[in-house]
Amino acid sequence: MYEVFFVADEKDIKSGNLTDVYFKRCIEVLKKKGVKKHVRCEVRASRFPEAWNWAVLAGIEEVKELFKGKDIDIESMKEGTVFKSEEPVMTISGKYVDFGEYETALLGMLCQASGIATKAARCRIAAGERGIYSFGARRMHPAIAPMIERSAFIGGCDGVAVTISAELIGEKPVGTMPHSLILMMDSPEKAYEAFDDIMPKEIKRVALVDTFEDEKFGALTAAETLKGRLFAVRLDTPASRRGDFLKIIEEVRWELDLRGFNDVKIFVSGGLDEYRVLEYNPYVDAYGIGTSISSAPVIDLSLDIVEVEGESLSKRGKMSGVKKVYRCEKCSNDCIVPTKKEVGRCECGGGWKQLLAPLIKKGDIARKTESPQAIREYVIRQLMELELCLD
Ligand code: PCP
Repeated sequence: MYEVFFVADEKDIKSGNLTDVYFKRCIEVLKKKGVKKHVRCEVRASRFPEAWNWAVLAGIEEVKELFKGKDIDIESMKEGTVFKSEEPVMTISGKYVDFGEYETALLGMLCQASGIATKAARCRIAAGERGIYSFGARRMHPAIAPMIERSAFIGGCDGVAVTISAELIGEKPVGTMPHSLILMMDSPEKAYEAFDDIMPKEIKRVALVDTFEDEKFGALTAAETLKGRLFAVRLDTPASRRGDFLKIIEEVRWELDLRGFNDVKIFVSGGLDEYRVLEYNPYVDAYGIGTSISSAPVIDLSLDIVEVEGESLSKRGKMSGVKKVYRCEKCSNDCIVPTKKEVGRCECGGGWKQLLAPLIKKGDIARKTESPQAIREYVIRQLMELELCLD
């Protein structure tokens, strides 16, 4: 249990101690009544937040560690798989008393990570080839920053800001300069020169230009101070001063180009989401996106029993029986069928690919760990192949 910060540690989570008490009571009753029934359960979302009509599955690596060594079988979609509502993303088979208490931790790992990965993927679609960076760890509890930023990265962000998160995913942390540097160094010019003087060459010189003066004059000050060493200017204009922000960014672009600083890129941060990104794309080269990704709405995944002792059985509102989820390799249509039902070919003539595959067999890991980079590529490939859109 926690020492100083109100966070559960890995031992609590792994031991099933982090659970809603009614699961503990249920298991106690079943064990004392000798009920050791074999069940099959499925994890799926019946609807998505906002206007989302697809989501990205994340959190599978942690779930693998959670159930490693437990006498159960798990099948799941690969981490990073784009899925639709009603599609089972995971099935768990075993004696209910052996895993019932883990529902809280299991869903917590999948619901939040998948929400963050999906929001990042939506920003990825909106930004096209432009850079998007996860700058939102400061809006959430630091204990989960690595999970947040790993999910943002596999969802499609090009980089993350927090040192430990970058270490976890095997990337270099990304950042520019904070307003505090400008405030500490008496003037923007002195701050830019000090940054340029101290920072190793591989650190891109991105000058923050909205601390004291109008952005266009701030951008020119930065360009004239660092000349060819300036990679980009960052606009993090406070909301009270944003007005027609697209117009301000356009003006910065115009004034830089007019004076030959055509190579200086424009980086924007503060209050961004996929819709703001779409709006600012005409003049922006990269985005720092914080709150909207790190505090993304969760994907409301639930775990439901669909079979007891081999008999299809589920509560009202849930389709009983174990299912398979297929995706057509030609037209990317999906279909959900009862597990025993044979599927021919898709009406488009394409063959079907199964999306659920073994993850854990009798407690043994049945799937190799993929790098965050490989999962991210898999996500971006699907965003293109499935021609996913934002609404
Ligand atoms: C914040 C910081 C983050 C931005 C905003 C995330 O700027 O730079 O990148 O914003 P969001 O959560 O609204 O998306 P400040 O804290 O204003 O400034 P500084 O860069 O000086 O830390």
